[in-house]
Amino acid sequence: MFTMKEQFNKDGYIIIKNFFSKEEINKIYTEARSLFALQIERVLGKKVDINDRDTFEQAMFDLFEADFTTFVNTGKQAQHLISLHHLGTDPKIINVLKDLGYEFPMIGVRPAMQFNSRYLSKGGSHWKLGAHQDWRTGQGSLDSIVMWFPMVDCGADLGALQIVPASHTIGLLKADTSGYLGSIQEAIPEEDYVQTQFEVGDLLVFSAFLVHRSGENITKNIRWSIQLRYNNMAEPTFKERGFPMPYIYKPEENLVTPDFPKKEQLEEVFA
Ligand SMILES: O=C(O)CCC(=O)C(=O)O
Repeated sequence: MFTMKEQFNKDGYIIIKNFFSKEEINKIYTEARSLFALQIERVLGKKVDINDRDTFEQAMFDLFEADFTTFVNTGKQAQHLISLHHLGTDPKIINVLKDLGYEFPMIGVRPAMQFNSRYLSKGGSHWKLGAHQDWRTGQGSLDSIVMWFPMVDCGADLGALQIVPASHTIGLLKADTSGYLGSIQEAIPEEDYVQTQFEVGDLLVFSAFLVHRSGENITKNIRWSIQLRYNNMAEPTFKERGFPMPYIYKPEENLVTPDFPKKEQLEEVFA
């Protein structure tokens, strides 16, 4: 019987069933949908029931078509949900990192939420990521860890992640350099991929060197998922490299809404 760490070191990943309660995941999922519902109401002029899955998701597609900028901005705002960030610092998660050998766990980059569907894509393929290793974007400690979990039950049909077991020790593979979309150029045999499968609450933990890719969401539904990333600040090569932080986070140079706000609007807010 392997310990969690032995299993992880051997395979480069572990899946922990029922790691989160369904309620804690549903809280984030509800907030994310509620956020989109606010803009669906403003842009499309209709209230949608976020729990009526197909109708709500059709309204997401309609918002995407009707006002792409608002859709993208809402998607970006969803990355900042307090519930999402709260989960990312949950002691349960820190304990997993410690169990896997982290001496000094730290957040590698802000938590990420994805809503993958071909209907939320402008003809491109960015709704689906090709084979890659996350380390190429994070460039953190050699023991960098990624946590991936869906907010809906998710198997092959909804495009759950496909991973290549034990690929975390084959080195950093050549990839084109277009950030998140950068795909590994070396051929990986199809039969090496393992299709993962989740119920809400299950957690996939993997090495940032593990080769993985999006599955194929063949349904009309959105695959809602979350990714959390961590570094071990005590890992010697990360320390030695001076803790590089390759993610760029910066403000817009110009006012997004020109001539806003008017003095009277501020007076009203603070009346
Ligand atoms: O969720 C996906 O489809 C891809 C996510 C992924 O591979 C990543 O974030 O590194």
